[in-house]
Amino acid sequence: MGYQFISYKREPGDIGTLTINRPKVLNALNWSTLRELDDFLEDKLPKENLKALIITGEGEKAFVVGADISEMQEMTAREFQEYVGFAHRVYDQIENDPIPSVAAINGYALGGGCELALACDIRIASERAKLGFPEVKLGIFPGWGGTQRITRVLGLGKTKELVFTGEMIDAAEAHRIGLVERVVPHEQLMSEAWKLAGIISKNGPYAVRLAKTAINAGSEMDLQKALLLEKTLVSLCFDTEDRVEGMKAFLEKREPVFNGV
Ligand code: CO8
Repeated sequence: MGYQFISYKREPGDIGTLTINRPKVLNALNWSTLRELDDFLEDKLPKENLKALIITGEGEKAFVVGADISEMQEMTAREFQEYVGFAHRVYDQIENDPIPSVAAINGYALGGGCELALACDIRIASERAKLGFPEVKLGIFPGWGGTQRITRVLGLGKTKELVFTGEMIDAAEAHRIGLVERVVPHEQLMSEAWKLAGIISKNGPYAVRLAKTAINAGSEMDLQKALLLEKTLVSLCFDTEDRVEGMKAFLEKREPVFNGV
């Protein structure tokens, strides 16, 4: 696709794998990488029949170690503001796209890298992964959605502990506190991520996408409005061929064949 810092592969089973590819600097996100991500997610990602998107980092050591510090330190305050806003836009695209996303965390996920994982729906980590928000050690704080997305996942106390200390935690601790959903042996990370995405991809795709919207949007509303949204969206599912097929297949004791309509 002509990108320098990202690559994409369509896997069997209607799953896509998007890889951040700057292993020499542990996949730090510079402007160019963010622009490539934006272009890819906005325009080039072939979404037809895509059932799940896995995001990972190239190499054995890192998922993404955050913003590119050498590039960031040269910025003016105005450039920095643009940089932050642009990253917000990229991460919002991942979070708001109805296609479910899985972060396969193959090593360090720090600062903006951990924030990228948090923009994904589900996080699966290698047992070698290390996660954290070291920004305060640089005189800034997590600003690519971090302070807001971590709080929504971990609550106020744990968020403040991680953000104020800037300390890294290992995969087991990340799992214990709910920062990642699964931890697997390093060598099995991608096969486990594909397996998880494969399970999702066998389900009714329209239902999965609407469920993502209901969960994400509903979590920002008061309960009564969220329940109304849920009722509206789940009722849309009822009018689909997939719903007819899913229920029929159950009663006929066979696997359903979903077409996403
Ligand atoms: N940016 C640029 N280069 C990096 C980064 C980075 N974030 N992290 C590592 N590198 C480079 C190193 O400089 C080194 O390059 P070189 O070989 O040319 O010296 C190479 O990657 C390998 O790194 P190390 O030699 O340091 O590898 P180690 O195994 O010794 O250490 C660590 C690995 C622990 C991950 C270490 O590299 C490290 O601490 N990195 C910095 C991590 C960090 O602070 N991340 C947060 C960045 S700030 C951020 O993400 C903010 C996002 C929001 C910004 C906007 C709102 C505020």
